Formats: sequence, C-alpha cells, structure tokens
Amino acid sequence: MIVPFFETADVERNLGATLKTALHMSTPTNYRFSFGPWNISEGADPFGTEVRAVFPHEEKFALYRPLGFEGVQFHDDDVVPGMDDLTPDQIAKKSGEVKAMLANQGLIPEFVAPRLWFAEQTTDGAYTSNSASDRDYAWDRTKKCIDIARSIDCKAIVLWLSREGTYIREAKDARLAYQRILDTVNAMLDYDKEIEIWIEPKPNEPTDQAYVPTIGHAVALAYASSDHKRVKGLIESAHAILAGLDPSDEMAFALAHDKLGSVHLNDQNGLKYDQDKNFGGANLRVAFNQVRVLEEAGYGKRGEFIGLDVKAMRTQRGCPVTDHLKYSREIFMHLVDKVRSVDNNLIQQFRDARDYEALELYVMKHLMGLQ
Ligand code: XLS
Ligand code: MG
Repeated sequence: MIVPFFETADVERNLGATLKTALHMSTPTNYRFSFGPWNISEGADPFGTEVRAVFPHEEKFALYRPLGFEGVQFHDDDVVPGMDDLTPDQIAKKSGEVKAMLANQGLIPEFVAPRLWFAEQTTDGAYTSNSASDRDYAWDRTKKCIDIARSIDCKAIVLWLSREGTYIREAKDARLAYQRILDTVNAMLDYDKEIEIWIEPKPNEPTDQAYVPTIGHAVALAYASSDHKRVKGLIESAHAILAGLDPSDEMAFALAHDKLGSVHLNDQNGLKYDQDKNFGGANLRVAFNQVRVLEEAGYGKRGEFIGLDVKAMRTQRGCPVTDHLKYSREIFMHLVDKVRSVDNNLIQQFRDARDYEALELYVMKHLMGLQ
C-alpha cells in the first residue's frame, strides 16, 4: 500500500511555535509518526503510584494530530477495554466505535497487539505456558485480537512476547517453547489470510531470559513459518541495546530481508531496566545511525511508520504529559537533516583509504554542527 508522505505544511500546522522555528531550519521531512496511548501515562513506576492526574484514555486520541502524529499503535484492550469479560457482540460494537473515532480524528491504526502479560492465565507465559488451559486462553485472546484489528481496518498484529521466557532455565522445555511459538504464528496466518505478524524482540524483562530475544530469532521464525512474507519484525531501540546489540545493525538486518514492519524508536542508558528514554537522549550517535540506516533503505516509502515508544520522566509536571513525544519526534527530524547533509563523497574517500579515525572525527564534528 502506497501512502502519501506527510507534508511539511501539515506538520507545521500541527506544531507549536518552538518547533515551527526548528522546522524552518530543517529540510522537509517525509516521515509519518505513530505512538501508543500507553506513552501518555500517569507516571507510576514499580516503586510508587501515579504522580499525575489520570488523563482519560478516550481523550488521548484527540492529541495525536496536533502533536504531529497520525498513526495509533494499539493493544487489543486499548481498543476494547475489559475485553475478556465482553461478548463477541459487545466487542464488535466497541471496535466499531473506535473505528469511527479514528476516522473522525483522521488517524490510522498501525497495529494491534494482544496484551498477553496481564491476566492471571499469563503468569507463566502465554503460548509457552506449561499449562494447556493457559495456552488455550492465549490462543483465544489472540484470535479476538485479530478480529479486533480487522474490525478497525488494521492488518498488522504485533507480538511482543513479554512473558514467553523463563526465570530459571529448567522451568520450561525451551525447544518445545520455540515450537509452540512457531505453531501459534502459523495458526494466526491460517486464521486470517491477510494479516501480517510483526514480532517485537526483547531479551529480558519481565522474564529473566526471553525467547526470541533479537531480530535474528524473529526473522528465523518468519522463514520457518508457513507464509514468511507476512511475518516481519518491529525493532525497539532500547530492546536491541538491552541485548547488547546496536539498534541500527538490527534494523539493517531486518531491512536486508525486507522484514522491518515497524520501529519503536527510543533510547536506553546501558544495561538496566527498560527505560524508554527520549530518542537520542542517551546516545545521539547511536540514534543518528538508526536514522541513517532507515533513510538509506527508503524505510517509510511504503507507508511504514516511525513509531516512538517513549516514557515521560516521572518528575515531569502537568497532565497530560506529551513533551517527550514531541521532543523525540523533533530530534528524529533534526537527525534526518543530519543524515541528508552528510558528505557521502567524503565518507567514501575515508572508507577507500580505510581511515576510520578520520571518518569518526568527521561524523562527530558533523553531529556537533562543526562540519
Ligand atoms: C514493549 C512494547 C509493547 C508492544 C506491544 O516494550 O513496546 O508495548 O509494542 O505489545
Ligand atoms: Mg516497545
């Protein structure tokens, strides 16, 4: 599906004065952006409760366009809250309302992901749980998720395999677990002949070790599936860093196989809990290289979104908090500018001469605005 690029005029109309000034200095961007409603949060963390007033879930969608975003990433119960307790008719009715709301707001649903980590039945994993009845719950929920996606005209399902892993290795048969994940992917492809499945790898948290920790694992699963063209990946910068890998190389690997369904750009300050920091906030050069790889591969030209999965700092005041989304988007656009203004002839000369010391200095000076 070819989707028209987001015009600079639209971007400017939707942004505040500060960002407008910044935009005038930069090349027109041609990316479109998305995020999930969970990115506007109340600031609770494992050590304390909410620090901001609750901002109603249904009111979040009106914020997207003014912030310069047109894609919405959903969990299934972001579309249909409380879905486990609803009848199929009630689920269909609620999905219909969300579809109308999206049309009214001029928004596009990018993907729907089954939330398979909250319910009691997912305590020990979903598709890989040792309990047959828990696995049945997971499959039932997955089918409902696909139905919900289709009823809002969305053809992509994201599988973040949150609890598919172990706290101790002896707890599960890992070979069987991988087989069960593959069987589920095949069953999904069979259940709906059009949907795409985008697997979002993450190496740990909430489990100690997750199955499918990298994009390499996800791409292998794709090729092993019954219709590999419909199985891709979603790469989150922080998840790649948590795996000790460079996000731009992970993206390049997926792009080389035409398997980058979407991205969750953000940042991560080393090996610790999943931070979802602002894009480029911890390591600007790592962020630059992600933008460079995406640009060079023409990512976005077939309608792929630049998804941002960023968390507001707990210290931030106000309600709703959205600056982290606005600023991450702004940093992305400035980095597009940096990528487009790089002197590729010079880079080629450094590569030919194998003078990577000089190449590094050039890149650093370029990023600092000195060259
Ligand atoms: C977790 C993910 C998750 C998925 C959808 O890090 O961002 O929210 O994108 O389940
Ligand atoms: Mg994510």
